[in-house]
Amino acid sequence: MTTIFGNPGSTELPFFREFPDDFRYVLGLQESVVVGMADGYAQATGNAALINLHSAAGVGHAMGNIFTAYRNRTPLVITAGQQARSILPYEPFLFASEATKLPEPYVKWCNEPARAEDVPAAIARAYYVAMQAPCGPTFISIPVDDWDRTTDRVAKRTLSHSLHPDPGLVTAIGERLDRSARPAFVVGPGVDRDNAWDEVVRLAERHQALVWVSPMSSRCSFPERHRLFAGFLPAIREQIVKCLEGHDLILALGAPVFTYHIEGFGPHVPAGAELFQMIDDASVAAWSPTGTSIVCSVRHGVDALLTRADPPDRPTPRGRSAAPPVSAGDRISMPYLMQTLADLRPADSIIVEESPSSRRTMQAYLPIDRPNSFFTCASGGLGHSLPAAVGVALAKSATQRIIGIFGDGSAMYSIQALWSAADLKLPMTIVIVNNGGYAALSEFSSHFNIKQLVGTKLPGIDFVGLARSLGCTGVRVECAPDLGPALAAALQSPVPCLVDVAVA
Ligand SMILES: Cc1ncc(C[n+]2csc(CCOP(=O)(O)OP(=O)(O)O)c2C)c(N)n1
Repeated sequence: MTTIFGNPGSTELPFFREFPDDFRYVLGLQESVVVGMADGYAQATGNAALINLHSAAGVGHAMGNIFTAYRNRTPLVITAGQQARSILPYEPFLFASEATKLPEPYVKWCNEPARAEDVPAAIARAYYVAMQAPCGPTFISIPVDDWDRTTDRVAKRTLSHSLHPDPGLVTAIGERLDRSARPAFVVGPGVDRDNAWDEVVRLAERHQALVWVSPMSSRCSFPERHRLFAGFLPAIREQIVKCLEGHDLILALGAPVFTYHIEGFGPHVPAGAELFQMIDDASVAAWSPTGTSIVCSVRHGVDALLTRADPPDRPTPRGRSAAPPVSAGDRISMPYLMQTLADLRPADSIIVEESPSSRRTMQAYLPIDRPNSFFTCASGGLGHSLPAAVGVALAKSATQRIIGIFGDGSAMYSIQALWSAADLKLPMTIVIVNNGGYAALSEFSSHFNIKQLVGTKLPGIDFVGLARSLGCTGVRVECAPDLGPALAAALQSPVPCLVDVAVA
């Protein structure tokens, strides 16, 4: 870890003394931006990212995105400054009274070492824990005077993280899959995280299994134009059962069973269907309400299933049909925006999204068909994906175009990330889906039978002005004929370029 994402204060300054030449410091102007950028960077590089925050106040600002990193299973090593040990009894300015308790529920391990001499080993341990499956954030509180103490060097070590499946259970699933009349797979973010994309495609093709995406998946784990791709499961129990009806076997790969958004009742899977789950997260496996779970890396689990002989022939089921093309019209409709982006974007571009009410339209009109090319937040906590896009761009923009798609509401939770994008001179394209409010909440209000919503309109935000003031370029588009040229130019921009799209 040689890139440090941070926002410094007095208790972190000694950290910069003799700052090594082979490290770089990436400044975020608010701590949720710092953690969001580190999350995107860690996911894009496949390695833990290092963070430095300012005492309790900085960790407090960061908590929303620490929660999201925990749900995203993103490996992060978060350090935070603490006041000097000798004045801790006197409740000094900018200290943290319960430094490790503050982030505790949403980090895998947290520690304030008892002695300065123990800090390096604690950072090493935090790294290994963050990288062990399921990955996640870890936290170390470091008193300010510790940086000036002499310690022993921490030995370089090798740790194996591979989780192999139980062979007996692989045989049981394999035999059951071979006997199944109509299998379905449910793929979650664990497939993409484990680089098991090609193996899952091969397994689905071999078994003629329809493939659904698990509710609220934060990554894309199956090519969305594949003939076996069935679509996206909603986060509602009854509707999931309906989607999966007719299947006698459901194999969930790298997916919780299931992530719900609203209360539901009745069975979790259709009557007569048997559920199997392969997941690297023992605690998620433990709360699955039904079926057989194998705790393993998805890659190893699927590899093991692929070593079996071919199953008997089955008829090919029909996946989802492509969405019908839409025409331009005058004002810009959401389908037209997504369709235009799909037409213009480079094939190997990466999408980072946080635009709640347009997600379904995006899923229909902007299919993703490559691994490691879609990121969103698993937690539902807004304010993650704009800085995460900057982190992904920091890792990948030398070879791939990063395109952010953010609702006007979502973008405002961590808009300072635009400054970091400009400061880092990242060639990226930021699309604001601007409907002037919190549309997702209006849609949701019918569920709770609320006629009139308050606090959901956001008129008058000048996104182009905001972008320019933070060092980016920007353009606003209000009519459909202007959309294509504006997006085409933004997709070529050598610096971060924001396109504020007024959608109908
Ligand atoms: C941190 C946080 N605060 C509040 C919410 C509740 N919330 C869910 S969707 C939404 C609206 C987001 O607005 P926008 O990004 O413009 O997307 P739209 O709903 O208009 O599609 C809000 C406020 C949340 N999910 N996370």
